[in-house]
Amino acid sequence: MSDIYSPRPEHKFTFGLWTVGNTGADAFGEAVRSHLSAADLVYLLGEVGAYGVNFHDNDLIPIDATASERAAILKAFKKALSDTGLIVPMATTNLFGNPVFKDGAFTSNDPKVRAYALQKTMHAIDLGVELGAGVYVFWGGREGIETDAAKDPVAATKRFREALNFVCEYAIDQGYDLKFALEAKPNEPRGDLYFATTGAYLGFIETLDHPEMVGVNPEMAHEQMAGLNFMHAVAQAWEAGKLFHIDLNDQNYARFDQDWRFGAQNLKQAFFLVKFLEDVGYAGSRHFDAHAYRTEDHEGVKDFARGCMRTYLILKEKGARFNADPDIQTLLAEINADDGSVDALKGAYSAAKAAAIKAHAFDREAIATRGLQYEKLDQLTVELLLGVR
Ligand code: GLT
Ligand code: MN
Ligand code: MN
Repeated sequence: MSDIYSPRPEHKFTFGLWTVGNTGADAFGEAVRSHLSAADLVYLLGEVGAYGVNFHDNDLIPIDATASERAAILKAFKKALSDTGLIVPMATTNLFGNPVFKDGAFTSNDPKVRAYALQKTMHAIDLGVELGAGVYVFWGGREGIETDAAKDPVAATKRFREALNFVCEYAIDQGYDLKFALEAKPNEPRGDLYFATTGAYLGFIETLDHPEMVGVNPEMAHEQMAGLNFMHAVAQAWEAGKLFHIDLNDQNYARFDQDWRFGAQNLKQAFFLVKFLEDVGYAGSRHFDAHAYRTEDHEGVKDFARGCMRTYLILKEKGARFNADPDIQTLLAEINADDGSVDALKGAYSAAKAAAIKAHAFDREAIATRGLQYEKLDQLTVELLLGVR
């Protein structure tokens, strides 16, 4: 049965093969769900109403596949895409799973590893573009350290820059219409990862040869692991024109990378995030980089995927309610009221304006004693979210 919270293609909900394909294996236990082929996962995503599917090179083609195995997998995958109507908006490289990357890929101390990482990435870019990807993600899962005795962080930064510049030139040379999106994480699987936050990447991007080709892919749980407000990271990326992609999920703060169903834990933060994306008109994929609880079978995986999308759409509707709620909007208008008395003091610097600001007589006490009514506003928000207004 479909209702207003049912996913439609225009919502741009996507999942990685590694998300619905997650078998539940963790550091302490074995797989609890059987492995499904890439084609089977596309049919599963078609059944739950997703719009797109993303992959790492080796989610689709195993690292040691023969040419004929590769051809058979690709044929089945392409058939599943055309049977379901799903598209591939994003692709990425697995530069973390194989032992060769145990000390990083682009930041490895070993030049052979760095060159191999470039080779693997160029092949993976070719594969992604062949299947239609317009965004290419880099998550540097092993780009970090356990001990700072081992690696020079300045050298690591320079190596990472050289690699990014290389792949940008490669994409230009091939005539690919491709953008790159960098995904930060503070730690796990390394003790510390370089470029720990989205903000760190936003600074780094401006040092590249082609900054216009490179943006970010912020992940909710990754900023939460660092104790940060995810929506603020997303807002800074958006304001800089760098929000090329987004990984939605959830988790408890200050824990390991839990990658839970969107909205499973921090509903109020999820609400402000969805409201932000919808209010500004973010037009990219809403990618759920999460997986089902380890307790689930394949039906539970579908429940997980449906839940991510449904919660997003419920929160989107709550955002529209917030924007239309007369009490909330009246309060916001009062909070933001401006009597125009300091209009002459606003705006860009001029020597005259600096002098006028220095000379102005501010009634500091009157300004400071005004109550801002944020308690009332927040309670109205909570009541709206709890469904009583
Ligand atoms: C891995 C990681 C994710 C990244 C994926 C892309 S792989 O699952 O935990 O956050 O987005 O490389
Ligand atoms: Mn994660
Ligand atoms: Mn992610």
